[in-house]
Amino acid sequence: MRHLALIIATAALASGGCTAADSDRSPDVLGGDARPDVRSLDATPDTPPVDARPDGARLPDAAPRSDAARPDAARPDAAAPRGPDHPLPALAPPPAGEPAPVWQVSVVERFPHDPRAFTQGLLMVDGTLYESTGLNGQSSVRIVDLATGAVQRRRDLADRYFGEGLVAIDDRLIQLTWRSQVAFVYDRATLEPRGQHAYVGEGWGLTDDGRRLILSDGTDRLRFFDRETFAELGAVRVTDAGRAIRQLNELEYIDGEVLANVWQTDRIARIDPTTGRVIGWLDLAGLRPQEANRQGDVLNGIAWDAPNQRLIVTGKRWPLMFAIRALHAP
Ligand SMILES: [Ca+2]
Repeated sequence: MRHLALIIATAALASGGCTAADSDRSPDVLGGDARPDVRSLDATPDTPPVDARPDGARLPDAAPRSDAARPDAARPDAAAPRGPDHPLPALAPPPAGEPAPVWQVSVVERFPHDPRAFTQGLLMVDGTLYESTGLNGQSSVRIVDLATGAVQRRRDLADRYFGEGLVAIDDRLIQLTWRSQVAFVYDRATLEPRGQHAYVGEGWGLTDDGRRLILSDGTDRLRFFDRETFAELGAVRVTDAGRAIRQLNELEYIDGEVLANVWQTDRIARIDPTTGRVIGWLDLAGLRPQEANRQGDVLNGIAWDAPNQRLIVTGKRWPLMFAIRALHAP
């Protein structure tokens, strides 16, 4: 097992969560409404949502939906204590008005990752890795073997859709689309379509706190949705020392906090979803593989492997995934 300590400055975040590396990545090209490789975008989800994969053999149906079928324990009251040995030790909010501290991280383990996967959603349930990929014509939902990176099952979206955040609710997966304002529902075991939901606005990241879905849309908001109906329940604005943290991207709920990639940065925000305050940052600037040098190949994708207490991260078209841990309090 390789253990690579990343020496990262612990200075408090001063502006935007950006690093020197980001200044080289032409944010004017990627920013605002111009994500790369965007072709047709359509806000009327009136065509079949997905193209069936012809070689997709059907697996037995998943267990009926119930709390007992969710041993991933995403429920807040199921959280185990998080001591210093936890990959993400518990962290108190910083004093009022003070910016959240930046934590160093270390790499615990490396795993292969499909370098063609433009990762937009990542999560683990019961040891199985699920991934959503983006770009029009390349979007998919996948079941992936973490150890080998092999794509075990895959369903492609129609070219008009740009896949985004992904979450598991019992025996279903829900996948956002960037601007089509439709979320697709799949059988978690077979990836067979199980319906869809409409929502307003853009879809970026998606996670679940055991009671509600939590959605990011590229702004500084985390929006809350009903898990069954997709009705919008409210929102909270994310700030650090009063400064709005925008372009919140892929999300992961872990024991009472929300981890969020911040698009085009090498940082993950640890957010208290009840207040919107950033309580800490993880700086992953040292993780970007040399191969991930194309425009848009940014850090994105956070999964919590609850049974094994592993925090898995990757990036868009990165050849590697990493299990990481926060090293220590600054
Ligand atoms: Ca995630």
